[in-house]
Amino acid sequence: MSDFHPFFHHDYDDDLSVLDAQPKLKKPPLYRVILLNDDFTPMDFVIEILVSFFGMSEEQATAIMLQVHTRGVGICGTYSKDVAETKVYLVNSHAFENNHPLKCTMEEL
Ligand code: TYC
Repeated sequence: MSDFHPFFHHDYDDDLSVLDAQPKLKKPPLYRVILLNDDFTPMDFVIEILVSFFGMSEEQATAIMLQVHTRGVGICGTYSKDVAETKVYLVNSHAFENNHPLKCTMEEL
């Protein structure tokens, strides 16, 4: 069925002609997962989150934590929508369960 073509229309002369199919696949959007600063969450707790949920080394995690601390926000990583949503949910749940106000969010690239 290699030359099967799904889109047809009738010409006024009642011939059958073939329309080119439009490409219909788009690349799925990507999302940045963002960590927000606050005045209360301990620095070590933030570093542990970056290591355990985002696979960073201690050095990477410390650099990102300090960036969030000094600039207010920092990027944890870029993911598909469902992976980003899951990371945001896991980080916010973990912070809440440990009574820290740390917040994580996401934004489309
Ligand atoms: N500002 C916090 C403190 O001084 C540290 C911190 C860093 C909190 C990053 C949240 O996302 C954050 N203990």
